[in-house]
Amino acid sequence: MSEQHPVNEQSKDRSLENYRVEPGQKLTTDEGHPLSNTDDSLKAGGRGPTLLEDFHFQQKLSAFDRERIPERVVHARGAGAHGYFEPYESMAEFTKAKFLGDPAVKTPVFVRFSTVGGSRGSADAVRDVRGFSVKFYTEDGNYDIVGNNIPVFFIQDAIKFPDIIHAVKPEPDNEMPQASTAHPSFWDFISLVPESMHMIMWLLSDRTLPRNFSTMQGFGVHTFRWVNKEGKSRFVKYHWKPLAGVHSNVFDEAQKIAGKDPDFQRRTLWESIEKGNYPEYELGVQIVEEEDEHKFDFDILDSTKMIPEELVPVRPIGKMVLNRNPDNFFAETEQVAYQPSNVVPGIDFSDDPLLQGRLMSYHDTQLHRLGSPNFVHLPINRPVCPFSNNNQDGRMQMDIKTSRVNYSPNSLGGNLPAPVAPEDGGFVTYPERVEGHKIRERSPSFSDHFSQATLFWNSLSKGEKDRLVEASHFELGKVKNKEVQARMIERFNNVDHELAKRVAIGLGMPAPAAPATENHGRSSAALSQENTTKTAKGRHVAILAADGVDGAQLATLKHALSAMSISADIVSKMGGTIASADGNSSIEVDKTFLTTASVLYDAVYVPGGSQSIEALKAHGEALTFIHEAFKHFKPIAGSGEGVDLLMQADLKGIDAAQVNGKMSAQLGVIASRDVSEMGKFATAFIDAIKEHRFWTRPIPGTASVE
Ligand code: HDE
Repeated sequence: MSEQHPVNEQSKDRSLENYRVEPGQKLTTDEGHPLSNTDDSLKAGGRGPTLLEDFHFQQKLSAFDRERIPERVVHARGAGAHGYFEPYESMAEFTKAKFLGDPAVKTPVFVRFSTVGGSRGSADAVRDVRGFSVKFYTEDGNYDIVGNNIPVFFIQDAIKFPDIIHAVKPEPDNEMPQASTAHPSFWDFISLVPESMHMIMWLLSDRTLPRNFSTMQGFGVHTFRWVNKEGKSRFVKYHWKPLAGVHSNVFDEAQKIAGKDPDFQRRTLWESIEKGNYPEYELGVQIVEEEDEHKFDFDILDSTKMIPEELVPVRPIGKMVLNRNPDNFFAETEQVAYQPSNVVPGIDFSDDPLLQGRLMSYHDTQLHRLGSPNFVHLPINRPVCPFSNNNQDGRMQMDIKTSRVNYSPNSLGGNLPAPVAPEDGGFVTYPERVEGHKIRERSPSFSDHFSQATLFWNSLSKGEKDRLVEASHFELGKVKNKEVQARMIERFNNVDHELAKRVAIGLGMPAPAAPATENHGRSSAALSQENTTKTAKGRHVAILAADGVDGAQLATLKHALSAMSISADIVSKMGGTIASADGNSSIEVDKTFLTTASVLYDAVYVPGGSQSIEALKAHGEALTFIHEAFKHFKPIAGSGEGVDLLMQADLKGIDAAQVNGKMSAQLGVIASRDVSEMGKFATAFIDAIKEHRFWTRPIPGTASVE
């Protein structure tokens, strides 16, 4: 079926093929003049001035001078990948969108993940919301879901967007701080805009520290509309769920990653695709019948609210697989232009005032950023279906339209291109009935700013709550203005009294005497990351070793890891190779303690071999590596003499006596001196890796201010 279908998984790749350019055999100017020298400019004598007639110099320099285009005003830092989307079953009952109607059709996609606040060159791992943009190249044109990894937003009306972004971006006098919300102007704004409180709870939670792009959810945020063939409309919300589970860094770790490898998330995305370990996400929808629009105690047009999954379950409808890296960052990832207004027949908008504003802003920003309405001609933005209209000219027009007719209606050109009748698939806006007075006002149904913030707080585990409180101490601790801090404590008191007290204690501020509102006590399991899928696939393990490592233990473990699609690096003091204890193998070192760090791995393993362990013990970095992994709640394993190194690291809460017996697994530390059952040991380690983190470890944190 898909072979005959006008669009299949390869359609976009094939369309890009027309534009790919290999390095040529001969060096030429852009106009093809062969060049004999590109290293010396044309001068009047060896020491004389450069001559104006040096056309090659002029072209080379002026092309270079114009290499940069304006970075995106938000979401400037991003990484992209190609892939495909396939529906599990036909959604034709709900929408006439063709790409959702046939499970045999794989629709090509291009995805861009991003941070929001930082500049194009900022670090990946910072505390920030992540963008999650998907362009589906369908047979009816491009469909863009331009979402985030958080299901709600700071503000209710798009007219406030410049304000929130001015507040979040570096302050205008000194352009500080970069890629951080921890500064006075952001919290000043937030403290004055109570509708932001729900999003703030998410912002302070682990959600803004995703471990990787492959371990975060995505959300369409707004309520959209699906319309079926009969013209029946329903409301929908989009959810992307990563098959690798939803996992985050801890803040200390994120800060270190930002320095050790500012490209960490971009690199991991790239490398996992190169390794064939493709990030996968399930697309789910919450469908609300038109007649149920008003049955909730919030307004579904209000983007500061989500629909709890307990009220409307998320129905999985398909899967997206990211399986190809771009060929060229600028041509694809930088020039891709997402627009929430890109919809296909069968999909329409709701009246959410935030969405309505976005329908204008994205097109406008692409005109500015890419410089011409012809940005749609760029290879990455071109649809895979034919496109034709009477738009003409403009900067960088790429098509040579051969007709003398460029207006409609016309008789000289056979009235082409001809409008497509609705019954033949032409887009028709859903004929929603609207009436009202022209007013600058917000609907009273948008006025409850705290109930869902409380729902979020109630749904978190103890550890998640501790880390949220700690994040508030960091963020507000950077705000020296007491009035702003006090206003924020009041806001937290609207969410939960205990929370407000804990925030206040950490700031050294007076705690509110009584709750502003009683906590409603409701919670939603889907909001805690601890209830996520557990899988070890795609994780990255550091194996600490030196000369004299036990080659058999190492080989068994590596084999077991790779069978589960877990990759591993040998980390040692020096580069090159290390010799196994029996002298039979020479093992390649992947990274040294200098070129990598514990924060870049998901777990650590120390194989035995007394000489190797003695060398690692003498080397401070190996102990730091283990300490840090422990502090960041990561699985740690040691076999044979490897256990001695773990013991020297004196891991809090681990009972040494127990570890010295047969295999023990406490708080994610797997230790076995007995190496006769390496298979069992490997399974226990892999089970620990599935957990991702062991949050119950006694790591000193905000517990002290409870
Ligand atoms: Fe955006 N946003 N946004 N935004 N946004 C942009 O468009 C805007 C909002 C989101 O990977 C800009 O192409 C307004 C919500 C993502 O290329 C700009 C409002 C959500 C990306 C813009 C919002 C998003 C952007 C800057 C208030 C989640 C990156 C560059 C109504 C649902 C797209 C660009 C990419 C980018 C405007 C709010 C997600 C200026 C006016 C809510 C993922 O047009």
